[in-house]
Amino acid sequence: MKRRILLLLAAILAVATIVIASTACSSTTTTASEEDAPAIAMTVHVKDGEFDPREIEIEAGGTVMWINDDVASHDLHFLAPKKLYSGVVKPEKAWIHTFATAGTYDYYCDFHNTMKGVVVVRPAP
Ligand SMILES: [Cu+2]
Repeated sequence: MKRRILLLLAAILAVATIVIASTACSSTTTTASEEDAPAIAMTVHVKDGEFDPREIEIEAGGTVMWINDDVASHDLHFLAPKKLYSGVVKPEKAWIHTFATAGTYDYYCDFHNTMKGVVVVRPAP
């Protein structure tokens, strides 16, 4: 009787391990690892409810990647010079955008009103 319970426990443990392992695998897949992704000029980490660095500067045509290292979902809502929205960026996911036109792009997170950032895009030389 005791042996049967032990075998049952072992089986449950094995299934649980497989489930955890497969979950870990799928969650590490981000847009950033795709082969046809453009070269990243700048990376911004989203962590502890902040965009880090908060202000970045790139040249026109440059691509920025935001990586959500936080436990919460965030988004990027741009105000100027044109409306641009990332959609919801879940934990361990990334969002990439190429800025073709020079300008100052202010953005914030819809979920956390203290989270703000700015992308300054200089004209290409
Ligand atoms: Cu947020």
